[in-house]
Amino acid sequence: TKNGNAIMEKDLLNHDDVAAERGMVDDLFDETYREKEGPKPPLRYVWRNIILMSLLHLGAIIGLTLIPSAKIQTLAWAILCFVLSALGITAGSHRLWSHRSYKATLPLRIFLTIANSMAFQNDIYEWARDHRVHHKFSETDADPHNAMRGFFFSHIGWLLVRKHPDVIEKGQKLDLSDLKADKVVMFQRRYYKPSVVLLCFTLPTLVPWYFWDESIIISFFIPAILRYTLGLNATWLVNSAAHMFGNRPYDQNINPRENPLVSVGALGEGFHNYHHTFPYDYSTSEFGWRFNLTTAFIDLMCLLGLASDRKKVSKEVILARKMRTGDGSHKSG
Ligand code: ST9
Ligand code: ZN
Ligand code: ZN
Repeated sequence: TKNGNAIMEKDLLNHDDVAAERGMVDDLFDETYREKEGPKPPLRYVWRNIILMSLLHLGAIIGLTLIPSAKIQTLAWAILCFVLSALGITAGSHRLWSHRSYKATLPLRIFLTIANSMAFQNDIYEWARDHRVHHKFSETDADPHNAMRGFFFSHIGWLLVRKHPDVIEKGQKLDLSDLKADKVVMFQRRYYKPSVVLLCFTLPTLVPWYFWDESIIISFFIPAILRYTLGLNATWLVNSAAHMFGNRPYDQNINPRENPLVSVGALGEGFHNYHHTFPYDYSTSEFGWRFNLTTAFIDLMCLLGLASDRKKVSKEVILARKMRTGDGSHKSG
């Protein structure tokens, strides 16, 4: 219909405006891309990662069994480390650096980079590069954690094998000039290993041991190992569960889903049907602070003058999109 076209145009216009404002478009889905035909290359296992990830998860189980013997301050510290490191991913490498959905001042970027090293999920540059190909070539061989390859692959398996060549081929064509121009991002990349040793493992261990005489074993296995492992799995659930389980009120033609449970663990990152439909929205959801600590954090930073230029999709564009491509589930929710 004529009306339908007008709404669609507005929708597209919004995409272009926001893209121009952010200075990048390489996180938008490429409708024209077609996966290569023919046999898939064989899996090449990376045994070092398989062994280290197994040991890490064994360590996390040890951490779990130690919880009853831990001091209450140690548990509170572990939760604080979880939230801080999670914000380094959600507000940092995800919403700021991968999607440019808001602007951050130098002090905030330094804070987010410290929090990001504490989360140890690859440096910001690599994380954002992989994440932009994930959006642009979503659920094809060029998507690093292609959910078409199943729950295990999209959750952790993709970190245990060599990348599909299409990921690297397509990734090399991305515009990453904004990341290269950010001195904080490049500084973290240069000193990534020592920053992780210090911030992900050493600092979380030493604080309880030094300040309230916690045993060094408990200090290591709960705030460092268990907290790190839970942060990884909360993040990975966005790639696995939130690409498989939940409604699709914004676009039923894509696999990413609205998964409130994942949002709780991932500080607001489980509204994944919305996020893949409108990747430049700083809130990654239509509903503000609901299950979304990250949005509350970014809003607070704006209030303090440390952040600005939050990109938000208007209610009418969202509604038009729901009517045009949604699964209708928003009416019952
Ligand atoms: C981790 C990351 O866990 C988790 C990310 C999750 C993303 C989630 C997204 C969901 C939305 C947001 C939700 C947030 C929720 C947060 C909640 C928090 C509670 N483009 O990689 P290499 C090139 S990390 C262009 O070695 P291999 C490039 O030249 C966990 N080029 O490939 C590169 O060299 P360099 C800890 C690319 O050999 C070269 O290829 N970390 C691209 O196939 C070699 O790259 C680990 O466990 C690209 N996309 O190895 C480490 N990619 O980098 C795991 C590569 O120098 N990683 N190139 O430029 C590895 O060991 C390896 O990457 C590998 C693949 C074995 C997996
Ligand atoms: Zn996704
Ligand atoms: Zn994203």
